[in-house]
Amino acid sequence: MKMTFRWYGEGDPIPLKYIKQIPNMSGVVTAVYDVPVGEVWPEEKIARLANLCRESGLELEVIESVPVHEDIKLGKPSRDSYIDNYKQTLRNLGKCGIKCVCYNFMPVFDWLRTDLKFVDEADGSNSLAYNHEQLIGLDIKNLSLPGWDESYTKEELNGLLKQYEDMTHEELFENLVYFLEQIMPVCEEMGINMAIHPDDPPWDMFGLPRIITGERSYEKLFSAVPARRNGITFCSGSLGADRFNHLVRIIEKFANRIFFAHLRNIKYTGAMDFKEVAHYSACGSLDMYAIVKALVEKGFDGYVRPDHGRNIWGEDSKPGYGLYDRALGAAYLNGLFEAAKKERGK
Ligand code: DNO
Repeated sequence: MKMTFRWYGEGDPIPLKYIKQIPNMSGVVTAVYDVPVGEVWPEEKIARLANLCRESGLELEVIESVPVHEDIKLGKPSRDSYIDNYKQTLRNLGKCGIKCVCYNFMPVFDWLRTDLKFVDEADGSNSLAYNHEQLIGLDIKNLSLPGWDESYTKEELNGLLKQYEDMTHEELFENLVYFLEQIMPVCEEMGINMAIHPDDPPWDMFGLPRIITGERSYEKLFSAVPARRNGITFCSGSLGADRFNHLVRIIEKFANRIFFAHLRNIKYTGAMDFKEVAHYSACGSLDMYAIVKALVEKGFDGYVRPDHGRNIWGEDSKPGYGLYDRALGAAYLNGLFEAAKKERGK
C-alpha cells in the first residue's frame, strides 16, 4: 500500500514539508480547486500541483475529487458535453502522472453532518458528528448546514432539488452507468483507475436517492460496468455508518476493485447517529485491525489515507482535515499494516 494524506492545495495551512515528515508518507491526494465543476482542468494547473509535491519529496498520483456535474447525474441532454470535458480532464491528469481518481455520485450534497465541533467531554477534543433526527428536522428550502460549502445560492439549490424531485434510484444508477461507460476507454488509455466514494452517510437524504451505500450497490455496479478500471474508494467511516454493512466482507468480496482506502473510525451514538473519533479501534465502533488485516490478506496494493481527524492540541482546522490527529491516524495505520503483513508472512 501507499500511505497518502489529503492536502487542499496552496490554500491549505498545512505545509507539504510537514506532511512529508509523517513516517511512511508517499504522497498527497489533492485537486484543482479553482476550476468550476464541469469545466476542463488545464494541464498546467495539474502539473503545477504535481511539481509542488515533487519538490517536497511527495508523489501526486491520486486526485480527490474530480466532481461530476449535476447534469450528468440528472441525465440531462447537456451531459454529453460535460462528459467530454471530464474525459479531457482525465487525459490531462494522466499526462501528469495521475493513477487514481476518487469521485462520488451523490445528488446535490457531498458528505453531511449535523455538528462540526462535537466536543468530547472526556478530553476536550472536538470532531464531526451526525444526528439523524436533527437532519430530517432541517428546513431544506432554507438550508444552512454545517460544512455545507454554500457553492449554490438558495435559488440554485431549490432549482436543483426540484429537478431531482421524481428521480428514482434506478434512474440515478443508469446515469452513473452511462457516465462510466463513456469514460472507461479514456481511463484505460491513460492508465487511470476510477474509485467511486460511497455516499456519506450511506442512506437517502432529503428525499434524494443515494445509490452507493454498501455491498449490494457494488454487486450491481460491477455487473453493470465490469471494466477493470471501474473501482471503489473503500471508506470505512462512510460505509461503517450503516451498522449493517459488513466491512470485512465488502473488502473480501471486492478487493480487486479497491483502488483507494479512506480509513477512519466512528462511534455509534444511536440507530443512525454517530460521532467521529480517533482512528484507534477501541475509541470507536469499528475494528480497524480487522479492516486492515482483510486488506492485507487480499494483497491490497492501492492507496490509503487516514481520514477525518479530530481537533486536538489546540488546532482549529478545516472540518476533519487538521494535521495532528490525521498524522496520529497515519502512524497508527502504518502500525496496523506492518503487524498484519508480518502476521501474514509467518
Ligand atoms: C469527505 C470526503 C468526501 C470525498 C468525496 C469524494 O471528507 O471523504 O468529500 O472527498 O465524496 O468525491
